Amino acid sequence: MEKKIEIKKTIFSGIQPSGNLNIGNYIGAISQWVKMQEKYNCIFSIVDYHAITVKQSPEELRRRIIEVVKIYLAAGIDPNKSIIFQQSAVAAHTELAWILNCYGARIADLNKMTQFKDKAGENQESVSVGLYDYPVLMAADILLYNTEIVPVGEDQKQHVELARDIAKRFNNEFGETFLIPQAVIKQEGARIMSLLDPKKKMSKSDSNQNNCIGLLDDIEVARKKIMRAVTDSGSEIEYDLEDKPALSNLLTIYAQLGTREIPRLVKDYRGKGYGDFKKDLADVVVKFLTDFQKKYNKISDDKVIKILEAGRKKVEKLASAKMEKVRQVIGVR
Ligand code: AQP
Repeated sequence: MEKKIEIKKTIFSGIQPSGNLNIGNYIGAISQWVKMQEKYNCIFSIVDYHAITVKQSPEELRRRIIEVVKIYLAAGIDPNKSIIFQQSAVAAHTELAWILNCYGARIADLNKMTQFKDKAGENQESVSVGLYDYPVLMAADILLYNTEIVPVGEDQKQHVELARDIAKRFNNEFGETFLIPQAVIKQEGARIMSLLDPKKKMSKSDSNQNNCIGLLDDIEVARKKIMRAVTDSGSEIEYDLEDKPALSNLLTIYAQLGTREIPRLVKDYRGKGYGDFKKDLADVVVKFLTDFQKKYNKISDDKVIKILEAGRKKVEKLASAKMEKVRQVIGVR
């Protein structure tokens, strides 16, 4: 009988080593990557050239690159199933970004990017050109590997849409060169909000880390952060994004890190107050972090360096083949 060869789709995603990775990054991104490893060819990057779009201390950056790999591994990314590599180790990313800057990317599109507006704030004239061009480098990351699926949190959806537009424009001009990728956003937990301001998303580079539960936070500090998290008026435990945004966010965290879904939690906490709820949520978070950190602490720097080198070798081959084609179609070869 003829053996059926199954061609797996490729997924690509990455995280910047730009701060303390938090449960938002875990719930919105890494936890869904872990589940996708069986079904897809997975490539996960530490996007360090994205991180330098805002100022980084060189020592901290070097340390965080290793830290992010350990976090991937502790979360369950298996280097025997998925490729893990450092973006700056593969020059094709910045080379393709330059070509896409010239063919495909338009100023009018970049002007619409909400993440740029959020990050630049009032200082749009004085931030780096890199911060403005960030989505084009991200498009290059994705398009280099014939990526079909990009699993990200909701904040990155607009950037994946831009990558699609860039790929389509390039293909129209030079013929089929890139696959058109698609963002996959988790239904629940795609946007974990800040603990002290539920209108703002939890961000690893937030200057007030009381807004976030870091994956490497001291356990007792994490417990206190949950106990101090803001709640809404009223006393009922309800999921209502309009009227109870803070509580809804806490319910999402509870469901994502624990074992009960939101409707079940709402039922179980009927008649109980915010105090009881937060105490139990703190226990769930503490248990999650304790297990996570136990795994994290067992991973050596040496192991990380070997994994990154093996990953680099694998993606280098794929990236060079794509770049050769791109250089040819645009006429520099
Ligand atoms: N609050 C969040 N809820 C759910 N998912 C989130 N992600 C980020 N914040 C949340 C997802 O995690 C990945 C991290 O991507 P990134 O490192 O490129 O940066 P980001 O999206 O800008 O994330 P941060 O934490 O806000 O980093 P900083 O502060 O450095 O800018 C992405 O998949 C993102 O969607």
